[in-house]
Formats: sequence, C-alpha cells, structure tokens
Amino acid sequence: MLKHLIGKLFLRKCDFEYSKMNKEKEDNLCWFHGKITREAAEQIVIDVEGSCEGTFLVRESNTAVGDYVLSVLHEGEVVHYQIRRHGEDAFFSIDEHTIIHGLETLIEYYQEDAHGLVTKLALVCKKDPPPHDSRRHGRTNLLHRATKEGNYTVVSELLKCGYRSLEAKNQDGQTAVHLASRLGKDDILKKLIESGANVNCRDTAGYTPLHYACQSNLPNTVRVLVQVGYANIQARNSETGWVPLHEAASRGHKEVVKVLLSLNAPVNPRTVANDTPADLARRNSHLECARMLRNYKSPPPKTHKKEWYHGTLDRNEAIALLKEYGNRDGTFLIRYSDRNGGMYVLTTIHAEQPYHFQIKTQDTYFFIDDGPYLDSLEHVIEHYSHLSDGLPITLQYPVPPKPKPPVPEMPPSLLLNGSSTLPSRHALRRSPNRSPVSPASSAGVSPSHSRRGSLTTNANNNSQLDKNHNTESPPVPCSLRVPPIPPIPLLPETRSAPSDFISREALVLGQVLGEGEFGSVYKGKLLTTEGKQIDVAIKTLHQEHVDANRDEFLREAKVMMGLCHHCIVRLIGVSKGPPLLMVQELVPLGSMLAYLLEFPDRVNPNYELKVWASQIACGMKYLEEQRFVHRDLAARNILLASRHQAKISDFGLSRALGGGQEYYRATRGGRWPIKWYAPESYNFGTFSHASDVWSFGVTLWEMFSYGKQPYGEKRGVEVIQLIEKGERLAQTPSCPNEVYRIMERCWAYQPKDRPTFNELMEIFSSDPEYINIKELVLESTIS
Ligand code: ACK
Repeated sequence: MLKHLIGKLFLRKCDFEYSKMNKEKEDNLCWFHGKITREAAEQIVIDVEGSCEGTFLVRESNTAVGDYVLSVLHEGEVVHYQIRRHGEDAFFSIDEHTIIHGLETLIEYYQEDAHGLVTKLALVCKKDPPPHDSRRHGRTNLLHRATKEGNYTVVSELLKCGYRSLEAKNQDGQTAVHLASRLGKDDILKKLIESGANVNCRDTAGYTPLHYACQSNLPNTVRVLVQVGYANIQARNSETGWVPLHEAASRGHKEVVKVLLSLNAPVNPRTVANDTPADLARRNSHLECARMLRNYKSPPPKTHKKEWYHGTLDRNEAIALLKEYGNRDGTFLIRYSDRNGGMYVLTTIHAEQPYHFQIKTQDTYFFIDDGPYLDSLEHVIEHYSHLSDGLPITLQYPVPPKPKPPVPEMPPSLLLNGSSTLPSRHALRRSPNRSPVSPASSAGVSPSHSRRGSLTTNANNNSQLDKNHNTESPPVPCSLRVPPIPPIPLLPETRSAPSDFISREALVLGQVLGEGEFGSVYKGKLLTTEGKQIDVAIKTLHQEHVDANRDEFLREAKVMMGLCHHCIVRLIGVSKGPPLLMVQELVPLGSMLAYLLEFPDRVNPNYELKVWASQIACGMKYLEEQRFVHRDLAARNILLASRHQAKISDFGLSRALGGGQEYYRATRGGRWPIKWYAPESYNFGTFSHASDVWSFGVTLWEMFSYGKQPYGEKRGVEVIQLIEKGERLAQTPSCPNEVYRIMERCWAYQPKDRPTFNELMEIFSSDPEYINIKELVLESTIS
C-alpha cells in the first residue's frame, strides 16, 4: 500500500529528480563520521588517500550533547575544534563571535578561508552527510511532498515505518512541520508532533513553523503548535527579531492575535527595530487590530514582590543569598543596584553560574535587553517564569528577602546609644536612584547623564539676571531676580488644591530623565488648552508602589500645588492615571549634585556656588513664609534650570506647620536622610525651619566639596555619635573660609543659635565677591 501511494507521489512530481549538480553538492557534504573517538578521527585524517594540509572530518562530540568536533590536519598533526551548538536550533560556532546557521554552512565558511583556524579546510574524508537537525537546508523529500499534498495516509505510513528524515529540510530549510504549519494541515502537524518532530526549528529565512501559521492566518494551527507541540510563542526571527505576534498583527489577523494573547503571549514584544505588534498593525493600516492590541490588559501577575524583591543589594550579596538558598538552576531574586544611576537587576543561577540582567524602564514599561515591554516587575517575573525568552533558564525558585528589623518609632533617642536598629545608609537614602549619594559615587564614579549635554548659555540668562521684578518676594539681590513665571493656561490661578487633573491624552512621555523614589521621571510634552506644546518633567508612580506610596505621592503634589516661586520647582498638575503622574516644569540641567560631579570645571565657587546658595536660601525663605518644612533639603534635591538658576524640588517629606506651631513632630520613622538631619530631628523627631537650616548647611558642604558624600562611608548611627561629641563635617580645600564659618553656624546644636533663611539669603547675595557678578555672567554667556 505504501509503495503504491509513494509511487503516485513520485510520478506526479518531476522536480523530485535531483540534478547532477545537486548530487555533487551533496557528495561534498559527506564529511560526517558520527560518534567516533578522537584517536579514530586522527587515524582517518592521516590515513585517507591524498591526505594533505587541511584534510578534515566532522564528528559528534563525545563530551557535550548536540555539539560537534572538527578534526583537521595541520603540519602533520591533527587539530580538533569544538563546534558548539547554540540553543536547540541548528546554530553553531567555533569561535564565540561567528555563529552560523547550519553545520554545512559553517564548514563551507571554513572551506572558503581559515578565518582564524590553523588552516582552511581542504580535502574531505568522505563518509555521511551531516544529520538533518544540524542543517540549514537540504532538498525536498518524500515527507515534505506528502505533507504539502496534505496526504495524511502517506505521512502516517512513513512515520509508522520509522522514517529517518523527520527533521530533514528542503531547499528553503523548511521541515515537514514548517510546511504543515504554513498550509494548515493540522492532522499531519499533530502526527508529526506525536512522532517527536521539532516544532521550533528555523528555516533559511529564520522563521519557525509558528511564524508561518501566523502569517497564514491559521488560528487553529497556532493552537496545535503551542498547546500540543509547546512551540515557543516568543521565537524571534533570527534577523528581524519578529515573533509570531508581530507576524499576525502586521497582517491584521485578529483571530490569530486573540489566540496568541489567550496563550499568554506578551502583548508588547519588540523587533530589532523596536516595533511592537501594535506599531506594525497601525503602520499597515490594520487599525482595529492596532486598537485591540493597545487596549489589551495583560492578566494580573500571580507572583508578588515580597517573594523576591530585596531592595538595594550589590551583586556579591545577591550571589551569596542565591547560594544560601540552594544554588539550583532557576533560583532568582530582584535587587536594586546603585551602579550607573541605579536600576533593578535580576540575578539568577544557571549551571552554578550567576547571571545578572538589568531590568530597564521605558515609559511605564519594564524590560530586559530586547525582550518584551512588560507592565511591572511582577509581570517581568511572571513572563520569565513561563518562558526563558533569551535568559539561560526560566525563573523557578524565588529567594524571599530576609525580614528586616522594624524601623524605630521616633523619637529614637535610644539610637544615640549605638543601637543597631538605625536604618542603614542605603535605607536612609531618600531617592536611591540618584547615584551621586550611592557608595559608587562616593568612590568617585559619576553618574552618566547623557542628556546633560554641554551647557547652553544664552543672552537671555544675562537679561534675566538684570531684571528685578519677582512679584511675590520683596526686592531681592540681583542673583535672585527673575521674571515672574508665566501661568500655564491649564490650571486655575488659585492652584489651591490638587483638583487640577490633567488628562492623560494631553501628555506625551519621552526619554527617561532619571529614577525617582517610586518611579521614573520622564521628559515629556504637555498640550495646553491653547494648543501649545510645552516641555515638562513627568514623575511616575510605578504600579508596584501605588498601594504603599500613593498618599505620599499625592501629598507631595498637594504641597507643591500651593507653591509658586522661581526658586522652587513648579507643579503643573497631576494625571490620575493609572499610572498616577505628576507633571512639573522641566528643569533642564537636572540635579545640582549630578552637575557638580559631572562638570566641576564649569562651576566657580565664587560665582555659581554662591548664586545657587543664595537662591536656595531664597526659596527656603519663601517656604518658611508659606509655613512648610521641607525635611529633605540636600544637593540631590536641588535642580538646575541653568547655570544661573537653582530650584528646590522633592517635597515628598515636606509638612505644613499647624497654626501657631513652630515645629512638626514626626510620629513615624522611615527612610530618613539622617546625615542631613539636625540633632532635634534624629533625637525627638521634631522638624522646623531651623532644622531645615541645618540641612542647608550640609547642602552647602556638598556644594563646596563638589558633590562629596557627607561623612563618607560612615553609617547614620556613627554620624549621630560624632555630632553628639561636638564634631562636624570638615572644611574641604575648595571651600572658602567665610563659607565654612556659615556652615558651622548652621550646625549649631541649639536651633535658636542657627541663622535664619532670611539672613542666609542676605549673606550670600551681598557677598563682596558679587561685585563682579555682571562680568562673570557676561563671560559665561560668551564662552
Ligand atoms: O539628575 P537628574 O537627571 O534630575 O535625575 C533626577 C531624576 O529626575 C529623579 O529625580 C530628574 N528630575 C526630577 N524632577 C525633574 C524636573 N522637574 N525637571 C527635570 N529633571 C527632573 C532629576
């Protein structure tokens, strides 16, 4: 019966006869000797008739499954090269940098030229052609033909007889599984899968069978491949990076898109050109499909942060924890790393080897390398627990954080006795992502702020300094004079309550400026009611922080709503989200601390630093008039609008003073920046304008030391002991004597002995060095 059927197939297809040329080509491929020993290989290469320089054979590796070995004759000796297989597909390499699709293509490559081997390959020691599953392409065989014809009977008869060429590839590098998937021959496909055929192999064009089922709009075939064959739903085309969802979306195949999503395909994978499926659908005018993808809500993740998130941890600490936890393949944790400006890192184990992957953010998404955009850290873990998708292993065993000692209620006077419950330096940092306060930066590593290009000075800065009409403040010295801030036609003039919600549609998120405490800060555009676009900074509250920090985030917005001063970053409004967004004026040069670390040579201690000091004091005086205490005044929280304008930001810890009260008493501890705190704050939890003045002194010290970390590596508890003993931060070489004397006054133990912000503003703006201020400004605008 089989013979008869096959006969019919042979007769109908004249193209089945292979040409002489093909035959020769195939003969040339007969360098494969199966699983022979190293010694046997050497014998064959030396003894073969006509043996010469470059005589070679390929054999199966005896040590690593799936690998091969090339044995080649060079100057009378046989040299052996391991041919490593990459992944399950037919990708191979001898040297790490040259990965080639198909063992036969790899051999051809080294036949053309030595490409770093001891010699180029010449004479073939003839035996068999390489195994099908190692090849890039081959020629059409009976199984291909029967599959194409949809002849289930022939296919099943062939497979029943133990047909050896299940993985054989045709001229296009396609296997029978490719053909069945492309043509929707689902019965045949199931049969092939049942017989153990590989569903994830790639053809010459880099496509897997699932790519073809999606291209051909075959939802049922897609189901068979994924549910029966466990096809990799995230297989990327080796050149374009397209995954099956890109194929379906770009063609507007909505049903297939739905099936893929229902089978847990992530909705936002990215091509090499960074396109998501929705981008491709829109570009090809499949608008309904694009809308469907855009509106798709990924299912809520089943995992929770508390199972694997460790906060700030360096790589050695992380590796030690994984080891402690058994060091099994797929053991993992997420940590926050202070390096390079701060980022989340996934640390996992494969074959006892630790791997670290940066988790980057873009808009409100999280992603690893060229992997899909995912909605939250939890979604990242969920995704990589189902699929390795480029990682060496799927995530399997979360390492939970060790319980931390509770943060003490204030007043923590006990801490003075050296209690170890004081939060660590990491925990005290309010905005961990601002690397300048991290250990790395204190060791002299400055953060990379690519957006901070060369400083743009323009003539306006000069004229701004000459103008003298800030309507809210009394007449101020020339360094503090700026034109009034024009109102943005979006908020009512009163701006008294955060009811000024900005619709999400009016906002366009651009590049990430940096990482805030609860989420990224983006540069963006705001469309005003007048149809204008203004540059803004957009602070986000990541989904994972919403529950814990929504109130604090909104409180910051509420404080800022009531403030309007040129030395204070202005809040424009809030977008309710999700995600919750805070829209602020864009302060183009970013944090003063980063600027000091990055461009110390652009900052003159007798000009810029004194101008900024006077502006900070001016902003703080205004804050005092509004009866707010800031509680987090530090160089990291001062932003620079230009080299001539500093602004106070980060009001997350700020509090309003109640009627007639001179201080605010905190009832809870938390991540307190102890190194910036006055004795009455760390001892009794009281915060006043005078305690802000202490912090101002520490900020001055940071400025005049060009971004050094106060008290170096000392821990909070040690700093407290030092202050209590009467010691203070030491004068640094770049700090003028008269400025250091001001700092010392700010650090008077008794609050009443410290200068006021009004006095500080006066001191800095009437500094005798200021006599030449105009010339300095003029010089800087010309240079
Ligand atoms: O030094 P940076 O680039 O400046 O990094 C931090 C980061 O976001 C986290 O706070 C930047 N940033 C915050 N608010 C603003 C703003 N209003 N304008 C410009 N950059 C901002 C800050």
